[in-house]
Amino acid sequence: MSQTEILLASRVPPFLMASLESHFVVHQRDPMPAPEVLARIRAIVGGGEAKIDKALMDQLPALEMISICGVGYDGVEVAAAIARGVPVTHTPEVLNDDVADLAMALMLSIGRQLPQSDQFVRANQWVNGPFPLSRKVSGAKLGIVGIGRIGQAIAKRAAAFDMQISYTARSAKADIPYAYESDVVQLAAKVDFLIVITPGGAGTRHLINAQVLKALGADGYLINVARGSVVDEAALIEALHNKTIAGAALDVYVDEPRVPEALRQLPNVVLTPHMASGTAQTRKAMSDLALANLQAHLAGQALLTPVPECRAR
Ligand code: 8YV
Repeated sequence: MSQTEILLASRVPPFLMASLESHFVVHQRDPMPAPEVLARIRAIVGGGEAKIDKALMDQLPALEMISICGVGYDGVEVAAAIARGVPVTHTPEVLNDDVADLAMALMLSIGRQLPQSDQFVRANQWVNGPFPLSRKVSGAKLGIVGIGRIGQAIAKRAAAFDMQISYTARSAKADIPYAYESDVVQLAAKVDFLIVITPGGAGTRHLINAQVLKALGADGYLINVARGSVVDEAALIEALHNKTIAGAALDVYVDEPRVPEALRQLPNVVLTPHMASGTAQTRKAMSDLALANLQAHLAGQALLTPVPECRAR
């Protein structure tokens, strides 16, 4: 058994935890190990939400690589890793279907009021009269914020629902058959459902702000399967409270796992606990890929899925 020592920066799926423990000496981050232990750490492993900054890397003189079990890596200070010659890997592609499935499920849930109607039956309110009418999803106008791999998987599913699809991204994509809007406010103004699936980080912080929500309007719904940071959560709570948007379905939040009470109390939301990639099948595939990246590095082989910034130019 290898005595390679690694640091776990956040919770990872049980599949990955089991493999790591059978191959390596795994150190938890909380509490932080003693400096002599930190001096032997060769790799950091963490989930998509792990915060891995320069200050942490600076405590690890023997650090060689960072393997993220997640497609998003906005918590990693990639520039600091690159400056140290430390490559960062992530797990793209294998979760596209699950995240797109959950985006559709959330859109259908808030549009058709699934949790609310389930609650209605459970509370035996049906005997007093029918459930209020909900919002048709098939054929409605959908705006997708971010048309990367997952955004395209969402569009493919939405197309089967005969939705009229538009998107925004940094630039129009030549091979995408949907209408491009350069401005997210314009996109919000013309759609019924707005799905957010853009990377997190400083570049997209509060991209969905009060102005975008105003443009989405009293009949519009927001779905976020990206990162909590992309949406101005206070502005969203205000819009939902004042019914200046119709509803929101969220899988991600600013301060997970803490979800503001003001949000949890609202009737016009559907809230899931950052579970878009959370099926046994996909978390296993993500775990396998995160481990394979780590093992490739330790064997001196090419990394399978380095983050774009770390790919050979
Ligand atoms: C999970 C994610 O949070 O892939 C991502 O970016 O947000 C998720 O899949 C996590 O990384 C699972 O470990």
